[in-house]
Amino acid sequence: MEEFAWYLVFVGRPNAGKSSLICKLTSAKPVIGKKPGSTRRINRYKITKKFEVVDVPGWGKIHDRAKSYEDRIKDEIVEFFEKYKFRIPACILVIDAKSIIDVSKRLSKKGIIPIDQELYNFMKSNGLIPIVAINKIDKVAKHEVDEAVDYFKKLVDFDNLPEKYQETVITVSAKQGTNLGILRDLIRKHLRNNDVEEFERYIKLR
Ligand SMILES: Nc1nc2c(ncn2[C@@H]2O[C@H](COP(=O)(O)OP(=O)(O)O)[C@@H](O)[C@H]2O)c(=O)[nH]1
Ligand SMILES: [Mg+2]
Repeated sequence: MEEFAWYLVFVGRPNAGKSSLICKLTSAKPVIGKKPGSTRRINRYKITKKFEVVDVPGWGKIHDRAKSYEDRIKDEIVEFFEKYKFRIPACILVIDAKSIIDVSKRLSKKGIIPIDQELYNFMKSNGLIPIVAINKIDKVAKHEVDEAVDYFKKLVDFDNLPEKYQETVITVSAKQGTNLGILRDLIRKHLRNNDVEEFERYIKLR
């Protein structure tokens, strides 16, 4: 029988920096910087008997694969959240700041539903309050960091969300360590809010 464990979930499109953040904030040792999209399966890392880090690749366009493969990944992810949503005290949506800036420029074309927006709303629909880590801010100009935040907030109608969702969007650089202390504290707060504060000590900077 499957042992009961709590899941700290990192979700986001391939190459957003999930593995990098997991390495900086937990004792898990995922592979960093493989080719975008090469880690498409859900990966679990045991931290303690009762606490695991889960790396969820998100869904998105997979150029070198047939559409059916893409769909299967999406099904697997949807199934994971539906099955385990009550075991997820904190969920971090990792987004590449550069990709938001790019999408924001393309969005004049109607009909594009950005995947990160879809992921956010999907997690919300499962009763989770996603912590949004807009990563790689070292790669964009200062004014673009604010633009990325504003743009994302507009996409998910953030300002009209209930109070419990506020304070959950932060900008970070896994590479340079920027704001990782804030992200750590936010994750710890979510663990506390879900009465699993015994795992707080496993979330630290390294
Ligand atoms: N410049 C920059 N590169 C980053 C940052 N975080 C991750 N990367 C790089 O982005 C690539 C993908 O990172 P990874 O953590 O493997 O992303 P994942 O696919 O979401 O797990 C790697 O080459 C990382 O070194 C960051 O904050 N700034
Ligand atoms: Mg990865």
